[in-house]
Parts: sequence; C-alpha cells; structure tokens
Amino acid sequence: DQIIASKKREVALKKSIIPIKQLEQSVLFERKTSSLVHHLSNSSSGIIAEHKRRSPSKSVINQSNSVEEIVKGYENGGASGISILTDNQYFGGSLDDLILARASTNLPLLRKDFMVDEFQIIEAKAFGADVILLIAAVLTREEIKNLSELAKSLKLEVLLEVHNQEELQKSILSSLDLIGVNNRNLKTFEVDLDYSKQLAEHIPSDFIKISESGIDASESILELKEYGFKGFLMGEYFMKSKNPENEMKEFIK
Ligand code: IGP
Repeated sequence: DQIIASKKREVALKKSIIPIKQLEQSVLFERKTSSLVHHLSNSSSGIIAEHKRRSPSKSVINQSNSVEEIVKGYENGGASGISILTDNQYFGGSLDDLILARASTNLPLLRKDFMVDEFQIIEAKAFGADVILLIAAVLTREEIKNLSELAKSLKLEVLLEVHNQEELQKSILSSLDLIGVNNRNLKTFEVDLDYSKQLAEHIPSDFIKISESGIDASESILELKEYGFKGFLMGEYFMKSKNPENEMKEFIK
C-alpha cells in the first residue's frame, strides 16, 4: 500500500529527531482521558463528527472555517465525540489540529490517521487524543495486538476499523474497545451502508459498534441503530457546510 509506505517513512524520520521522552513530558501526556465508550453509552446523539479539510476522493471539502470554530460547533451541535484527521499528505490535517481541538473541547477526541508505529500512539496521547484508530486492512493481527495494548496502557481507547469479515475475524482482541465498519471501499471510494448492516451480527457484543463514512441522512442513523450501532462517524456531510454547527443542529432535530 502506497499510503502505508509513505507513512512509515514519515514516522521513521520523526523518530530519528524527536525523542519519545520529550513526548512523554508533554503537559497533555499526564491528563485523564475522556471515554468515547462512555459518551456513546449515555443515550447521546451517537454522532462522532469529523474535522476533514480534504480527502483523496473529494479533494477540497472545507478550507475556510477554523479548527476551533468547527470543534466548538460540533460540541454545541450535540456531537458525542470528535474525530480529528492528522494525516497531512492525503487529508490536509496535522497534529496542530489535534492540539487546537483539545484546547477547544472536553469531548472525547479520536486521532484519525494511519497508525503503523508505537511512536504515533505516544504522540496521540501527547497531543491530546482520547481514542486511536487502527485500520485492519493495513495491519497484521500481531501489529494490532501490540499497538492496541500500548494504547490501553496509556488509557487511550481503541477503535478498530474493518470493511469485511476476514478483517474482522483476524482482528478480534480484548484490547479493542470499539469496532467500526467503514462503508467506504478504500480502493474504489464507493460507499454503501450495507457493509455496516451485513457485518453487524458478526461483531461480538462486548465491542461498541460504529458505522463509518457516507452517512448523510437521519433515517440512515435510525436504521443503523436497529442493527445495534451506537456510533456514527460523519465527516463530509457537516464539513461541506459553511456552518457545520447549524448543519448538525438541523440534522439532529
Ligand atoms: C468520515 P464521511 O464520508 O462522512 O466523510 O466519512 C470517515 O468515516 C472517513 O473520513 C474515514 C477515514 C478512514 C479517513 C473512515 N475511515 C480512515 C481516513 C482514514
């Protein structure tokens, strides 16, 4: 995978100049994290709203609103959690976005990136994340085990992303907290909520189920709830609006 190869080079480069100790000394590293599992269980909207400036499939989505404005807007709009894309190359995000988001809300924050190395988990904690994403399509079971166990030891929650049954089966581990079904096929970019509906019954009930991508109607959320989904990861729908806060209020009511 091209994305993963360049991510590994990027992390290797950073590791060579930033000592892990320095990350561990960050003010945010010692803080108490906020639980997404908890927020999703407390009969909230279930929406995990994403800060997403651009994407490989859509190029520019929103370059005009500030991180603070968007994150505060999501909180006021009723989000249960917030996802911050920190990948720069493909999504135009950064760790600065994560820090700014942390300074703007107490809601649980997901660091959304292609995690391939323990360094990035420590970085996630040091820059204010509460939850990390692991993508089953690009990691071995061994890697998922190591990365998730490190995350748990730092009191971060782990969201595992899957797209089909094979990915799910190889990845089931007690060190995961949430399992997300990505409705978008990462090769063709085509989205279909049936991916979530079909995989739902195969996800063990000890994990919180999240449906990710392509959600643009409240009817879809009602339907996904019937399949046991408690979280709904939505990016583009809110981001493409000039006023993500109003867009979200309209969507939830
Ligand atoms: C949000 P959407 O279609 O609402 O903008 O999707 C989120 O699910 C999507 O950004 C995403 C993603 C990912 C991005 C899901 N998995 C992995 C980067 C990497």
